[in-house]
Amino acid sequence: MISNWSPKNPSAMTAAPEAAYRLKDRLVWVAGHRGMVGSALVGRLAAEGAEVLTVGRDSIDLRRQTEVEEWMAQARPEAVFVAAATVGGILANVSRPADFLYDNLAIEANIINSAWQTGVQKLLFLGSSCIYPRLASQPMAEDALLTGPLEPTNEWYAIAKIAGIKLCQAYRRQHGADFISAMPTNLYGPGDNFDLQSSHVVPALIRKADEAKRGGAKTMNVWGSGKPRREFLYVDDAADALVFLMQHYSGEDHVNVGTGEDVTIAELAQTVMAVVGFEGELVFDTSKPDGAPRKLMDVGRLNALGWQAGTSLQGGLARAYDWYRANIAEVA
Ligand code: GFB
Repeated sequence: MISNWSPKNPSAMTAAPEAAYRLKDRLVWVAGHRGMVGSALVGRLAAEGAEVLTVGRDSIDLRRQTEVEEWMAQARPEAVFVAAATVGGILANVSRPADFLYDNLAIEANIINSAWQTGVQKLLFLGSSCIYPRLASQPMAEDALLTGPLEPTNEWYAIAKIAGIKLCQAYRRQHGADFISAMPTNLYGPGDNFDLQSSHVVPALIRKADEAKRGGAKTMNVWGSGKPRREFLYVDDAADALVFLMQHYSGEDHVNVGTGEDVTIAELAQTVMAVVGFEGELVFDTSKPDGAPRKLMDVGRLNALGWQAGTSLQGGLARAYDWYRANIAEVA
């Protein structure tokens, strides 16, 4: 399956069939199970026959080292997905740099160290495409990491996520821990955050288009110039890829997770309008930041391992919109 793949550091990679890690009947902790990715992972792992372990915020604060250590020592998961994080869209990142840096450093450091202490067999850490330099050549391959300055709107989050990759590498080198990292592109889908101030672009546009349609508006507001390009992956596809990597990948290098295709924000807005059925005009609010000009993942490594995204943007947006309408009382 990966015979035609030639990693730059072959010793860091173990070939797929021999490395396969079975999840069936395994006790697997999804840290961050209430989040969009975490809840998709819970469903995907159940289908795999894993025994899924979760713990709520009311029981432990993942930023508190002792709480995490005590819970891990008692719960004893065999495998861990680190999907817990303080996340948000471009404005949330700009407005709350301390939360995005401190919370994420603390959460990942506590979970990764406790996983090593308690002998977790395998751990997958989730990062983000914003770890790459703002002007990285496109599409962005894994080896673009730390080759240039970061995008200022999300450097706090990016620094924390880069530290998470390095933690996994360090525990692998020093302790032989089978800890891996996956870097998903911009995700969307059921369970997303639809709050207009803190959300990412997809849920924001779904909500705005729906409210414009129902309110009989003639226009819909879009932040920035509409020119930045973004790649979007449906969350169930992301969960499927993460489970695939847990089963088939064991290596020091992080792996990009995406579709390998991107659109401009203006094109995304048009597609959302078509899905929602709103026929007005787009108005671009250039007082809001554009952020990175482009963030397209090179997904060659993941494809060569044997995984490809299956959901089209239009199809994923339709499902996300259905979920939004069904849950509007709670999320809007
Ligand atoms: O999804 P988003 O907030 O985050 O914004 P990033 C993507 C693009 O959509 C930006 C534009 O160019 C926004 O200006 N946009 C247009 C909007 N209308 C809207 C709107 O109503 N709401 C929002 N939120 N954006 C994030 C990082 O960057 O990506 C995080 O800040 C993380 O750290 C995440 O990495 C995946 O793609 O710019």
